Amino acid sequence: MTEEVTQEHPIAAIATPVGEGGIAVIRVSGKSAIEKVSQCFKGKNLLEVDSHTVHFGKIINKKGNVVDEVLATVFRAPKSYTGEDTVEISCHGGVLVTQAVLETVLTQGVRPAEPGEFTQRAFLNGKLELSQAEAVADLIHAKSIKAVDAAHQQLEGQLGKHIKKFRQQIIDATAMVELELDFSEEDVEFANKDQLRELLVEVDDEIGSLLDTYETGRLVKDGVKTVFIGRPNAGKSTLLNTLVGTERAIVTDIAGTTRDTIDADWSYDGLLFKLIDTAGLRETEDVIEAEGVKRSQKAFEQADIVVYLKDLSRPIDSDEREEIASFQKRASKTPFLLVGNKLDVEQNSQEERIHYDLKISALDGENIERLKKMMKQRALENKDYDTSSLLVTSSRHRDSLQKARENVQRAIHALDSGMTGDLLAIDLRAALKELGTITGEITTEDLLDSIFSRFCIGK
Ligand SMILES: Nc1nc2c(ncn2[C@@H]2O[C@H](COP(=O)(O)OP(=O)(O)OP(=O)(O)O)[C@@H](O)[C@H]2O)c(=O)[nH]1
Ligand SMILES: [Mg+2]
Repeated sequence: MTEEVTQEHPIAAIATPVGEGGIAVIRVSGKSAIEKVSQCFKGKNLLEVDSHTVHFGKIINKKGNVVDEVLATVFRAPKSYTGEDTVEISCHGGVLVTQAVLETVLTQGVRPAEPGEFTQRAFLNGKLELSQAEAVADLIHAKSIKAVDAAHQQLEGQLGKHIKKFRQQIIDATAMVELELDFSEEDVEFANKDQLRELLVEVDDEIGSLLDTYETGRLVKDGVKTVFIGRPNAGKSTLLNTLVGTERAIVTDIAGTTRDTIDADWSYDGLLFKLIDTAGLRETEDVIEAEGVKRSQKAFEQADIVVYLKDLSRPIDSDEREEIASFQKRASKTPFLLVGNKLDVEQNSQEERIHYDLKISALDGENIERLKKMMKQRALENKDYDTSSLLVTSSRHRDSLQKARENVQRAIHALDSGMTGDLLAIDLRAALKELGTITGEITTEDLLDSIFSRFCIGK
């Protein structure tokens, strides 16, 4: 690592959320961070204190006034989050006080940090791999316990370990190919063709297994988009309200009450569901309602699971029968639950000859617990992973893994069709490059910008 990269211009930002609280933390990092803070800190000389020690003192502005009483924690490079000299100033957690402390630090020739700049420096200084840096953002944005678990796995470097293993296997394979290249003048066949093939097939399988976790990983990280669909008055809004425990959506006995889609976040058993209530499906002359029905259909297309509610107090008509059949037909693409509602006032549903996954009463809560379980099972298609499983949660990682795998498969194909070693080597090098972008051995400025701009300021 070069001197220039490890010791950057000092930056500062408020690291805690803006608002009133007991304490707020201002983080300052960079080459002369300790010196800059010490210039506006009255207390012990921070330049002389040991690393990882905390000191009481006062922040004094240029006019000589006390801005706040604070605690300054000093971390010396390279043993800090960023790998640079860092001071964390804990001040009183008022919005104005915190801002004033930050501004005082900035007057010492420190510049405000960009979003994610501390973590970016940690990455550039080799404290974190790129996938670990991304996990920091995932952890901060996590909206469910399962998402926290998945981010922790990645932050601990589990994904990086797998990628390193794949890279080593491919490097070994490349070495075998290159050995053959050296002898190619003499027209030697691959002495170890079977061994090489075995190795490549193994990598292909292992990348495949990791890729298989993405579908679950995505749902765990982003939440399960669950769309309630059905005829007007079936009780979709009532069900949404029952699940989230508040009167989120308006409920009336007038058919066509919900005009627009309504979203609500709801967690169950550590998993986040993004519930979407829709306008009841029907032909309508009403322009607003018709637009609502269009939006229902659009919501359906983006759904991870669909819950179709059928009102059990009314007889089914042929249109609704067709509608249900068409949803069932697409169930292999979008998991689907057919739920009968208003079990408390059910009318002869046996005669309908319809197989319901479950019958509930959204109004009085009957069978709601069973519905919750079923929603989770259907969403994860019974592939529940425990907290220690590594899940691929990012589409960026998924794309790179997929491309790496395609290159490995191309190499296997090249080997099988007797192509020369130099062609194989091209595929293997391309696979290595793709894997390198996940952990950050290979990066571009655009890639780093797009990753770190997702961070909050101060992280
Ligand atoms: N008896 C009974 N009534 C219910 C039940 N669930 C909902 N209702 C009633 O059915 C009526 C319609 O409920 P909503 O939740 O507004 O129905 P919706 O499907 O959202 O209707 P739209 O928004 O018009 O598409 C209301 O009067 C509810 O109180 C239930 O389980 N049992
Ligand atoms: Mg409604």
